[in-house]
Order: sequence, then C-alpha cells, then structure tokens
Amino acid sequence: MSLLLDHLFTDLPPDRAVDTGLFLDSVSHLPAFIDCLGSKVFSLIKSDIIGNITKIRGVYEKDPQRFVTLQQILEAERQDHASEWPKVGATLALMWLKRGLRFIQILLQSLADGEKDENNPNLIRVSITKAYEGSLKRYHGWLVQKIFKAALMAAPYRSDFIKALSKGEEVKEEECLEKVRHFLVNFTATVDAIYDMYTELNAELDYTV
Ligand code: 03F
Repeated sequence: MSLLLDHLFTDLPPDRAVDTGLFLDSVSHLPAFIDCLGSKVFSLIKSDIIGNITKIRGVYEKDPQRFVTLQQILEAERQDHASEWPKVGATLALMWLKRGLRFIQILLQSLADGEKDENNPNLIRVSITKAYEGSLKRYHGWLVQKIFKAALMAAPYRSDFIKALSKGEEVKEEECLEKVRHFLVNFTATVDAIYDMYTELNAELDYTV
C-alpha cells in the first residue's frame, strides 16, 4: 500500500469549509516525502512547510472549539490583529503553505497527465517548472528563484520520484500514477477551497521574498 493512499485528504462538505484538525492531520504527512527526494537542498523547503504547519497548529490548539474550520481562524485573526492582518499569525502561515500545496498539486497532476520532456523522459523538470510557475515564482525575488534553479538541478529522476511516492517499493509507474490521481481528487478540492477562501476574505498578499 502506498504512503499516498494511507493519508488521503478528506471529502469537503457542501459549503467547502475546511476542517482545521483534519487538514492539519493530512498535511502533516507531506514533509516525510521530501526526505525521500534525496538532496539536502530540499531541507530548506521541508523546514518552511513544517514551520507553517506548526504555526497553524499552535493557533488551533489554543482553542480547537473556536477554530473548527480554517475560515474561523482567518476571521478571528482579522478581528484580533486588524492593523497587521493578513500578514500575521496562522493567516500568513497558511497563505504560504497553500502555495507549497499548489506546487505539489500541479507537479503531481502533470505527472499523472503524462507530461514529459520527450528528449529526457526520465527527468521531471518540465513538471517541476510548470508547478513553480503556477504557484510560487511570482512571490520569489531573484535570490530565491536561484535557489529554485539549484533545487531543479537536484530533482530526482522520474523513476526515483515514483519510487519515493510508493514508500520505496518498486511499483509499476502506471500503478503509482493511478494512486496519485486518486490522491489528487480531495487534495485539489481542498487546495482550491483554501485559495477561494483567501480571495473571498481578501486575505491574499503579493509581496515577494
Ligand atoms: C517564504 C518562502 N517560502 C521562503 O522564504 C522560501 C523558502 C525556500 C524556497 C525554495 C524554493 C524552491 C521550491 C521548489 C523546489 C523544487 C523541488 C522539486 C522536487 C521534486 C514565508 O516563507 C514563510 O513560509 C512564512 O511562514 C513567513 O512568515 O514573509 C513568511 C514571511 O515567509 C516559500 O516560498 C514556500 C516554499 C514551499 C515550497 C514547497 C515545494 C514542495 C516541494 C517538494 C515537494 C515534493 C513532494 C511531493 C510529494 C507529495 C506527495 C503527496
């Protein structure tokens, strides 16, 4: 059984409210994948993701009954930190975390769709670049874009990435991609719902780091 299928994101309710506890549980399994990618360059990315999950969890655990949904956290912080919001607390942490999730979503979708560089079919740079352009690039200044380029060079081969997604087991590529497609259903719906919430609450910022 692959790791991906062990930790599926849950179905959203009709109003698309994201349950904070369930979201944190699901998302906390993602950083382990980054260890499987095999280069130290990725530890920076991993600690950024873990840092943001920890920040959101810290707010949630102060009052889980008050913060049942992610939207309740954003609304409470908007009230409590009027002058700084949305560049504050869990609102800021989730703003960045969702961009990393969008990156992962586009990357996995591109692999699932079979997008390839025909000259280098065992590289996944085409998919990684597509994911970066669709999620993070516009928020990165030249220095961080350079870090991205270094990470791109250190990216695993398609076959090794597929193996990493399958907990190190040798599985057929198509079998793994079928699981990825299954994983993507609720994962994509959740990421979309979080993006829509940021738009509706006017909580999105576009500064670069
Ligand atoms: C801003 C910013 N965070 C931080 O400064 C930058 C960190 C390093 C970014 C390096 C870019 C490289 C990305 C692409 C790598 C390609 C890898 C390819 C692998 C195949 C924010 O930080 C803080 O987060 C916030 O808390 C703070 O308060 O302004 C705020 C203040 O600053 C970012 O740009 C977020 C970076 C997230 C990158 C996520 C990439 C995920 C990569 C790989 C995952 C692969 C595993 C997928 C498998 C999943 C299977 C289920």
